[in-house]
Amino acid sequence: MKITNAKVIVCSPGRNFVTLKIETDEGIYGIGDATVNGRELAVASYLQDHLVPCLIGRDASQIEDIWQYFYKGAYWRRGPITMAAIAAVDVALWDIKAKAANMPLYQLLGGASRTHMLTYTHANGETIEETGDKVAAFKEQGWKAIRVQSAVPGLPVTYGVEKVGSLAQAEDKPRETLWDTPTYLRFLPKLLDHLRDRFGYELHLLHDVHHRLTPQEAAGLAKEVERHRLFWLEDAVPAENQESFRLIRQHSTTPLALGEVFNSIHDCRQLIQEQLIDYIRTTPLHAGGITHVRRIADLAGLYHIRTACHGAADMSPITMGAALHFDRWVPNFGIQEYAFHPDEAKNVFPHEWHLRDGYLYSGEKPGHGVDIDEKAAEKYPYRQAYLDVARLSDGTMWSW
Ligand code: KDG
Ligand code: MG
Repeated sequence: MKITNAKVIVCSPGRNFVTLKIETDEGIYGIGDATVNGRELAVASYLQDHLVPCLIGRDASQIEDIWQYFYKGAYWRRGPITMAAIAAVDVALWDIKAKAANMPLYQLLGGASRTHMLTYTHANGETIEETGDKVAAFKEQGWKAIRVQSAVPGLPVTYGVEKVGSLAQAEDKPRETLWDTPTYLRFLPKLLDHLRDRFGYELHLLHDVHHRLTPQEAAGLAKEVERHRLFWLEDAVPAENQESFRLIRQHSTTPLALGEVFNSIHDCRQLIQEQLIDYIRTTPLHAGGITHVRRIADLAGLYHIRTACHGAADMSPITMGAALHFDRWVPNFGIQEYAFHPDEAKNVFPHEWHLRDGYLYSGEKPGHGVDIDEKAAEKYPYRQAYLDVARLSDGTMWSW
């Protein structure tokens, strides 16, 4: 089956998405997501200018060889742009292979290890009470696991608390926000005290630190919140230096998750082999597609580390479809994140996956079960948008 055409579609149905559609001489096509939030056009160009010309004429069934060709053949390996572009090709080719086999994608990976996926969503409140009310509403809807973020009094903007699932910051420059670690560290245990008092311990609670702490601060926090028995504490420290996690581990038994920004197995190899984390958050988008995420998961499985695919709304419904087929198969599955796409995105990307009672279901259609309505996509042209940046009160740049 020959690849006859590949096109890059950039659209903004509520937020920006980059999609690759690969067509074949047998009339079967597949789609993959290449979105890198805040850097969309870089990955669109990487695909359009560099990968698409090399794809035409190749055998669409050679997924592994095409992956290796683009990875090893780039010479400058890895990095978020390269790996997201390779991921889009990879996921589109898995979609094609599964459609050609007339099977849902998870069957090609080895079949289902489970019927449905434990999923968490986000309760974000302006106050502790409001966060609690949102948790109560999700619990009522059947959710079993909820990430909790609350505005930190004294900080004008707090990560995670603004409008979820939308292009919140459509601007020509990143918005600058203020960060203060001591204020946050004093506040977080109060939020968790409130939630455990109100909901008890059966509900899974998660929290995302979003890379703001030093290893020493993170170790102290992880130790202090042991009493709240979190499902996990996420991205406690920026993990360019994987050894940072040794310090946290030495002081606490709070489960740790990270990896949404990782793009290769080498970013997490030490964390996995030293058992410094409990959940690995790499997705079939930013970490090189199903072909590469599968390798990470297999390595993680050897060390009792479970998967937890990143599922923020800044990845298109295609990535959610691919992740759910991967989750359906992966033996060491932990949990899946889901942050609700805007309605416009659901119309542009019709999909078979669905949510029920706090669990996601992959669906059984051949392929990954997600399509793109190109006519609908045309109605939503790209809009320049950035993620925030953070500074301390003296102006020092901080991790966002
Ligand atoms: O683009 C950045 C988001 O994907 C990220 O802020 C979301 O941390 C996130 C999460 O855990 O979903
Ligand atoms: Mg996160």
